[in-house]
Amino acid sequence: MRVLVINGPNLNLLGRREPAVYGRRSYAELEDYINRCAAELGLTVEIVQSNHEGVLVDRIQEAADRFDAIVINPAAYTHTSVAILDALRAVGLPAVEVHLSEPLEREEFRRVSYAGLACEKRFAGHGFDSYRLALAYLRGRENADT
Ligand code: CA2
Repeated sequence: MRVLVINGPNLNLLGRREPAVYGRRSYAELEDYINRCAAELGLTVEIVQSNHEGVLVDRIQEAADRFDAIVINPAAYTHTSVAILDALRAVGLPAVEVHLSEPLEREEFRRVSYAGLACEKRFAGHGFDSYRLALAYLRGRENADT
């Protein structure tokens, strides 16, 4: 199973600011963690990060033929982007929404998730582990299908 992991704006700053919310580990460490989890689960992953909404939409569209599932942390675009929602719906791949923090326990404006409307599962508030839980969910889902 090939999984595209998509990370949205400012996640490249991980470890440099707001450690109380997002932890002290860097974005490179997040990538290493995701790659290790994928290897343990027997999944093939590609990880992309962009600060640009249109680039994220392009990556989702291109995933249609190359991947079997998407794990997405749209970051701030979670709460604003109908374009990302539409792209996820258009490709129709199984998608899982992840967040390092739990947006539902933060400011009111983080309570809406547009991308979440196109995702079949959500893991939030577990730090890096949210990504492992998402990959394990997709692995389990694949087993259930076969
Ligand atoms: O908890 C998450 O994963 C979020 O998707 C992170 C987004 C936030 O807008 C969402 O509501 C929840 C923000 C990512 C910004 O990451 C930073 C990392 C270090 C320093 C500053 C920002």
